[in-house]
Amino acid sequence: MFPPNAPTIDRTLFVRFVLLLLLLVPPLSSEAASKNYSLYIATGSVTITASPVTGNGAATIPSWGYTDVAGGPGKVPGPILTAREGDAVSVTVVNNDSRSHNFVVKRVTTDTSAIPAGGTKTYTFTAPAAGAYVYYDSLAGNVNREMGLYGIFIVEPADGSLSAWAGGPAYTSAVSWVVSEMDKPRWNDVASSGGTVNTSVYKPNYFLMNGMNGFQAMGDANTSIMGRVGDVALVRLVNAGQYSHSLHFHGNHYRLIDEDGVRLASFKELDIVNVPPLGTVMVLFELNQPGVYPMHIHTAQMETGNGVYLNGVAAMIAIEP
Ligand SMILES: [Cu+2]
Repeated sequence: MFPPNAPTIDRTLFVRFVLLLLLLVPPLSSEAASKNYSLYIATGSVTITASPVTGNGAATIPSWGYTDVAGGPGKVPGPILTAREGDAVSVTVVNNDSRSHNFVVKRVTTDTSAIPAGGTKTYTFTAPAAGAYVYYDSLAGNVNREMGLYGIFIVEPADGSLSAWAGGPAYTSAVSWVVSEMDKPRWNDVASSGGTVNTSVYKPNYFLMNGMNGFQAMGDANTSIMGRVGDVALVRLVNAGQYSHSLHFHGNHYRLIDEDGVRLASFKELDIVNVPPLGTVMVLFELNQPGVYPMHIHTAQMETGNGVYLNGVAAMIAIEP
């Protein structure tokens, strides 16, 4: 702290000066801020693209979703919400649909009451521990969620560091994955046309990665894990579906570091992770071997879009030397 040979400096004055500086300069990035979001609930659709090999499998699935565009169609999944730990978060939800809806952040908010058609409600809460959270519409016995009303809420450490949590494992890049499924004939087609879904029968025929079919997701830069050997990717993953999703990585093992907000004391090294419905995980993927690899779901049926292969839950991993 002291200049080693500075006899001309009055040491007491020097200490006072340093203390004054410390008082005047607050820590740069750990101040709690406020994050304000507006979400609009509206009808929309999910576009499934055809297989580039056979040209088969294109479809349009009627959906409902949250969007940050006033007057726009609902998005599946809804916008990525982010905050830093301790931030004051405010989410104003405007229901532009003709049915009742709500907005619940699992493990964070408790108000499950309905926002009537045309209604607006503001939810305020403090951003919880750094991690991945799922938000969704909990009404109508899973129908509203199945139709596409869900998204991911990401909480970063208060200090703004590129780490899963303050003092936790560091990363060089991060991706978020929202996985889900849709039963188009029995749920989406019925609910969107005003019918009553028989919720005792759920046989999804589309399986989505960030709202996309596999051919789309594998070409999506925001969904792909990309980097160089030595990089570490953090994947924040939420399962908004009603099936468990078992995700299998090629090329490198990864470490499971957090399950449903429980930080693991010793990280598990795996090549497959099973995420139950409304479950969340964080995994660290170390980029060790150059090449291009798939991440795909380990259940054969869920690798398809209405029977077309590799049009289900998938992502691309591209590692440069
Ligand atoms: Cu495989």
